[in-house]
Amino acid sequence: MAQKPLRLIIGGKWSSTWTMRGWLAVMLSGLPFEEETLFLSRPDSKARLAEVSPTGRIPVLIDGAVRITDTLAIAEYLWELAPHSAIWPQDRLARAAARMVSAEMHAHFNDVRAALPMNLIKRWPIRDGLPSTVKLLDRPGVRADIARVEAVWRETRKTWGAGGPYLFGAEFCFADAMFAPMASRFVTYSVPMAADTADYVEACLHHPYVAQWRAGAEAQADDIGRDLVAAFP
Ligand SMILES: N[C@@H](CCC(=O)N[C@@H](CS)C(=O)NCC(=O)O)C(=O)O
Repeated sequence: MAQKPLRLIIGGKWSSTWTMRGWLAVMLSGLPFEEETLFLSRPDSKARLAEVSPTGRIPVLIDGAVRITDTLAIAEYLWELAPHSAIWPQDRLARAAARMVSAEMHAHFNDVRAALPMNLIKRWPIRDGLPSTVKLLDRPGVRADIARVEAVWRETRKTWGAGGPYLFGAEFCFADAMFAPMASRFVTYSVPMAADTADYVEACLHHPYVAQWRAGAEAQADDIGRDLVAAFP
């Protein structure tokens, strides 16, 4: 009997950072899957979440009777199913470094997350310094988080990135997926960037899988209404 394909529960593509990472993990695994959208701001969202997710959070990966929550756990589960996929680098030390920066992204950077929520549809353009994002960037901890993100990208690319535009070189891996929502914030909020940061942000956001997710966000915005989607979170 044919095995059922994996199912991934995701949120709204314009704003759901964790489900974007989970979706990128499944794409990187190369395994067939079906995606199912659960918008988080509808009257029945909490009830639907409780039905599908033991933690009340998404993404959730469903593999038959198995339910995996948490993006890092999902990436590791998929890696065990598809150990030769692009989820992690094949080199052991590179893989350790990729896991390390992914875990840092997973656990840290709360100030920048709170001040600059991801919204793939919204643009905060700056011309001649106006309008200003200074009030957002000057919130406690935000500039320090941004500096640390830039340092992680720079150091990782210096050590592992020769031969391609991504953190670990020519192949986009789950570490890049973990940072893709952060890269999008840098664009949305016109964060001032060094040239090497801007190059990485450009490469990350134009990777075909990231571009595909962003196209999905654009399509949802057209469906739901661009003004509505740009207004939140
Ligand atoms: N640590 C979790 C975080 C998951 C998470 O916070 N997901 C958000 C959506 S991006 C969520 O489900 N929020 C529930 C809600 O807003 O009600 C992971 O890595 O997957």
